[in-house]
Amino acid sequence: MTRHLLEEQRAGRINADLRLLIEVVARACKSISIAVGKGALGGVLGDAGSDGEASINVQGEAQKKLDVLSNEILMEANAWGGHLAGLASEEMDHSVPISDAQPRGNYLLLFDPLDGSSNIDVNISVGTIFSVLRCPDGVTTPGDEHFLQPGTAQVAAGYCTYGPSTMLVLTIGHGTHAFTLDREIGSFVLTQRGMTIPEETREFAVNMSNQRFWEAPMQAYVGDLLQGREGPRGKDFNMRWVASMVADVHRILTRGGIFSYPLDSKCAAKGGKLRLMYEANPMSLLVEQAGGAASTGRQRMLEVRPTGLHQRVPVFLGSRAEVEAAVRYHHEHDSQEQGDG
Ligand code: FBP
Repeated sequence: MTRHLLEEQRAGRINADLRLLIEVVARACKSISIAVGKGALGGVLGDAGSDGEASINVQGEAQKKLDVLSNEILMEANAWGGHLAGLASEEMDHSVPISDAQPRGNYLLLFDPLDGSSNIDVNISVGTIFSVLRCPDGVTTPGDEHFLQPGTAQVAAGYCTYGPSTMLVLTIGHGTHAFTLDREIGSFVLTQRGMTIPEETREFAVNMSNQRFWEAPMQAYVGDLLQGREGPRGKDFNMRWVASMVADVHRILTRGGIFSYPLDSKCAAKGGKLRLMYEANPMSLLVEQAGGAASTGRQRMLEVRPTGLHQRVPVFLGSRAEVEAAVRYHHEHDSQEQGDG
């Protein structure tokens, strides 16, 4: 990966500061991979908190020990590098400016330190997701408001998945590339240059147990998928759901598919389940750079104007033709509603 990024720099596609920032994040992911890999032997499984009191994060979720540890590893690794002006984490209420005791840089880093929390203790793939923005000119001590930039403003995005192998998937706006951690030499090695998502797919990923809570267009969309070749879609679809977004998206970047976490009556008040800044935006940039599409069901994800650091959104991403099909069901339903209105 070091050589790949250096070649990108020589080609003028990335500057030294952003290259070194990505190297720092990758190094932190190596440490997290070691901690996750130790599992029970490392005493890192189970809930954080003490005296039987769960530790609850800003999302209102009980934190896992590995959530807290991964967050600390990323905070510590990025505190002194000199590439950042501030950081924001899914696990922390507010963003944190780099202390003025440390050199500051021009970038803002956002991350979900450990995605797939429900799978941490059961040895299923989890991961770290990150997104990089520019710090607005003239701002030396950034606040939450300076992070509220649309996904199109990302200068880099990636995730590291901790599974059978540890892989870091990255884009700096020139394609999406995958690097596998060679544990013997301790380096990420380029193993897939220019990942490309097939236009069409027969594979969908959604938590079906939420079906009764879905909106009408989502009910219709999945209802037609499930009818297979006898139905209006004219082909059979298979389903996969790992419940770790990093693992589901990695499968889609590797062989296609559609991932969705739609709006449902359980999460409607929050605007959705998944977080725009830490999950939807970085994954959407990676998917678009691999030829796929990403939407809220009604709008291109990367054009959503953020209103809050922990904002949640409905998510549809993956094979372009299938995402467009899902969006069509929503648009047809909405225009009918307006027509009837
Ligand atoms: P966190 O684990 O970071 O909170 O992420 C949310 C997430 O676990 C996604 O990774 C995954 O796609 C989804 O929630 C699973 O949701 P559900 O538990 O409803 O299947």
